[in-house]
Amino acid sequence: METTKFSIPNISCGHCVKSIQKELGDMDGVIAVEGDPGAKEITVSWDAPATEENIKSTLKEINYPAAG
Ligand SMILES: [Cu+2]
Repeated sequence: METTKFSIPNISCGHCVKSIQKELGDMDGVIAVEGDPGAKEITVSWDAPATEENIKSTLKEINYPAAG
């Protein structure tokens, strides 16, 4: 299992974190999504078939693109 932290500038409140948790949670291979609205960060635990790239593209699609 991999754990990756993403910085998401568009996070403004706990609702944003909840939306991200719901959308990423629907992806095959995503195990857990923790979010910190104050730090504007999410931490994703994932395994194949998820990849860091497809997590990033989902974040972009739902308008919470990862920084960097
Ligand atoms: Cu919000």
